[in-house]
Amino acid sequence: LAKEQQLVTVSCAKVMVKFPVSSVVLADYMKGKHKSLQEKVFQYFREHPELQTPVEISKDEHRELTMRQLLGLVREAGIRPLKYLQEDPVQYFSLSEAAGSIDLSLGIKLGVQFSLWGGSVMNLGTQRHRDKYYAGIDNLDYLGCFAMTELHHGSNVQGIQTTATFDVSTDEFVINTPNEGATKWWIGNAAVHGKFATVFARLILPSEECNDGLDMGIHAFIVPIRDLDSHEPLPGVEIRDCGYKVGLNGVDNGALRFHSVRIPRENLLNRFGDVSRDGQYTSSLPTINKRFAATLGELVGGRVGLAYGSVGVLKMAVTIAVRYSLLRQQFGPPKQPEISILDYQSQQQKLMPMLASAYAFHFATVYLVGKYSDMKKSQDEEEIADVHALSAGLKAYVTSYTAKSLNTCREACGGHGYASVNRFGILRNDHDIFQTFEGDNTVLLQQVAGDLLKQYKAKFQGGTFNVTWNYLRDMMSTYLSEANPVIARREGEDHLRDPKFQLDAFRYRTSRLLHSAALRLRKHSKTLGSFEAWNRCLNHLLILAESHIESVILARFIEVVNSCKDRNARAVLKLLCDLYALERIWNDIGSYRNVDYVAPNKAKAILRLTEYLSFEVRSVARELVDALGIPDFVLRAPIGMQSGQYTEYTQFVGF
Ligand code: HXD
Repeated sequence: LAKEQQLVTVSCAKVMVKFPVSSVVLADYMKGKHKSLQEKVFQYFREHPELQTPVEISKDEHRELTMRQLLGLVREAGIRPLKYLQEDPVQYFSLSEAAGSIDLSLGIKLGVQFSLWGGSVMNLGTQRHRDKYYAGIDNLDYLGCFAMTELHHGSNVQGIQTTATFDVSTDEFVINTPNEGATKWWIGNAAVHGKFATVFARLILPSEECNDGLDMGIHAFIVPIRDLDSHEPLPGVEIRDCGYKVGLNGVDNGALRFHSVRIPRENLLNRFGDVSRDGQYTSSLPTINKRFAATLGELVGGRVGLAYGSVGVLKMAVTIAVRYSLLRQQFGPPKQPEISILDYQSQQQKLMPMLASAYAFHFATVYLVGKYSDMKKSQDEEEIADVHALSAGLKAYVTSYTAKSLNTCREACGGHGYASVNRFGILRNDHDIFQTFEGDNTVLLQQVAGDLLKQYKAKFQGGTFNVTWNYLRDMMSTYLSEANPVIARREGEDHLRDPKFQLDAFRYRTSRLLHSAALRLRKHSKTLGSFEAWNRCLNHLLILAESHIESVILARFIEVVNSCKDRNARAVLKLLCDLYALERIWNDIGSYRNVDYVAPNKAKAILRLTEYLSFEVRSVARELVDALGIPDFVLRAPIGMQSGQYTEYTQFVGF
């Protein structure tokens, strides 16, 4: 009750400074060593206003501008994406976030060129490929594509139908698109700029037993698609344009069909499987499935980048929405000045947990990028599996959250949020596909669920959990022990803000979902078979995966709070962390209530405290968005400028 009174009495007043936090200290803590490279990118664009993407731009102009932006970064600003990707991935991802803040089309074009095309050559090929292609990829002479997806097969990569048949008489592979459905589709860089493509195809070897040859499974091949000098499509390569998209129109997605295109044998990216001059297949990996997993496993960098980049978008959106909500005054007590819309509880509820989430996701994806970087060095199998599941889960969870938040921000900023110049529409359209490409979110969450179940099963057979999953080790004994009726009723602020209570609650939920999913799957498999049983439990499995990812994010956030040395910054981070945790618990309060993990009085206390913490975060909202560190000329939304002035807005729309 005391809290409620406090809320009522101060809700309209100027808020007291309870958290004297410096946004500079906070920004430093957030960015760490990423800062200088991002500043270099920003500096380049600050000096080149002609490279700024305008709000109104045609598809063709946008494609050319994005290309010029990328060329400028690499050839004028001296940015070396491929070098960073190979030698210091942490730098690479921070570069990609900065490029994406300039224009998401630029971030994705950069990703296609370096993560996908460059990454496939470097990681799936061997030294001869690196020797031949590194310089051209690095300096953008060799612009390239990543041709995996087909018209009829996206997520089901094993179903793709393009073939690469070895012709022993000429020592070549013959690349073929056997039917319309096997046309490579959505291929970035294909419609206009690409010279090469990494083409994923079934490797077919001639065989005496079988007329159609032996299908060795999916392999990757370097296929030149345009002449290096004339830029004309090469013989047998048919290129079409995928046309105008909902967003990301600066990226030239195209379709590719191959009509018996011949490439030398050495163009097979042969790290995981090779073909000798006389047509013999060799591989260090014993089965098609293992080779396939190893091949796709090398591509996890794309997901890591998308998770990280999506947080960048969330930061921009929440910055604009918070600044506008501080600026905009609307209604107020009788005969008194109007109040900021951020002083309304409803606006706080929309934006403050989102601000807390932006911080939570920032730390979680920084952690992921660090793990990815370590994994690249160690090549440790356990670490590889861990990064794989974590990147799938974070990519899915964060991009879905950001996509929803972009809508919420637009709505929270009323009519002005609808002006294109204020960015929400552009960001929403550009970011929307993050939920689908590089692994559809619904498919990725199933991989996380599958991984959890695998480890759960292994546990009963005496196995151990991966590092990130470690908490599940204690699951049976701690989290699933009967919900404690005394704890279920505890509602004091100290208790609700105790990280132990919060983590226990998250982990209890995950453990329960995991345990019950395993039981249900076992039961249904007996009658339906495993495929149908999985489908019968699908929604349950998706929630399980999300719940697990939420736990991982919270655990990371708690660690970050504890290791922050600056007392004021730590207090604010703790506030954000508590808000993140309690809002998530409240979002699924029904599940906690159903099993009496939380009694009615406690549920109510969680809601009240969530509202109160949102109110407290509001008092430092300006500092918190400033600390996200996005310069005005990058943000470019007149309603979201750091100065908090409207004036520029009217100029922008031509008054
Ligand atoms: C971020 C890298 C550093 C991620 C790039 C992912 C781009 C995916 C696009 C792809 O699915 C379709 C295309 O354009 O080739």
